[in-house]
Amino acid sequence: MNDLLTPGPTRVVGVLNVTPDSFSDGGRHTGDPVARGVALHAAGAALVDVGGESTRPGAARVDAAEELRRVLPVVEGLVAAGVPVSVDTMRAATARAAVAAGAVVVNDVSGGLADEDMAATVAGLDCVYVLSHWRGFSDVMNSLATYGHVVSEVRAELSARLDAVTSAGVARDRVVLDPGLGFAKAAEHDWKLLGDLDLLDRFGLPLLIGASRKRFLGALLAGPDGVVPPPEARDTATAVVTALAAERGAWGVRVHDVASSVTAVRVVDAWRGGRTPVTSLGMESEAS
Ligand code: PMM
Repeated sequence: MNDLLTPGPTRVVGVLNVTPDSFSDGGRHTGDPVARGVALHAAGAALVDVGGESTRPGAARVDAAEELRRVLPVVEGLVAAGVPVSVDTMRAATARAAVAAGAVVVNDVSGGLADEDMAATVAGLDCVYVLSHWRGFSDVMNSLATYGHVVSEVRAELSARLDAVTSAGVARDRVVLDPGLGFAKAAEHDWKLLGDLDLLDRFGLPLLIGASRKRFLGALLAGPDGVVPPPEARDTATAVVTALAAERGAWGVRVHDVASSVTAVRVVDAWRGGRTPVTSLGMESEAS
């Protein structure tokens, strides 16, 4: 995991949901998940994020044994193929088993709230921990999307979780923060968080953005007839979010369509590379 957090271009994290009911790929990829993960890596994903529990709004929980049964063989297969793996789980036991099998990132959308053993477990593992903003499980999260000032509340709640996990022994410099777009958030909240990403940056920790194919993009792209495009039709919008997040220095983006986000990151990098340093522009002489 050593070079995972070193400064560099925005990492593209490829989504590999091994669920029959995932929000945005409808479980279409359950056939050969290892091959699909290898393809995501070949397309430029720095990490492949393997999840066995749907977090689609309204989804019921999957039991722990079933989650492990779905996830572990895929983690093992990808690690054997040389693919860097992240495990998307809210369960400490699944995180422990996946890291033992070679996963290098524990991606916990609940920020340690869903399983009281998660923080202490991660503290004992050699891995990066993605800590997301979260308020409750999928069956109730939409009813928890109430905020006065969403950005300050998300910041405060992330800060409290960061304190909790570091108190449990997780090193701060192993934590990546995530605003948890769509988790207990309406579209307007997601946009406000993206618009004020700089405020989350003040933690001085890497940021991961998971906007890919989400409802707020569907709502944005709805036609005059109100018809919301299906998740796969939101990849261009997702890639634009990737570009904007990369321009603001996000550590990573979690996406389904890896190729378009890899392209977006490359464009941002080239654009930045074209900038002339202010000191070379003769600004002082112009001002005098
Ligand atoms: N979103 C989903 C699942 N896991 N992990 C992180 N860190 N951030 C996210 O925004 C996130 C996540 C839900 O999306 P999916 O059902 O399309 O995978």
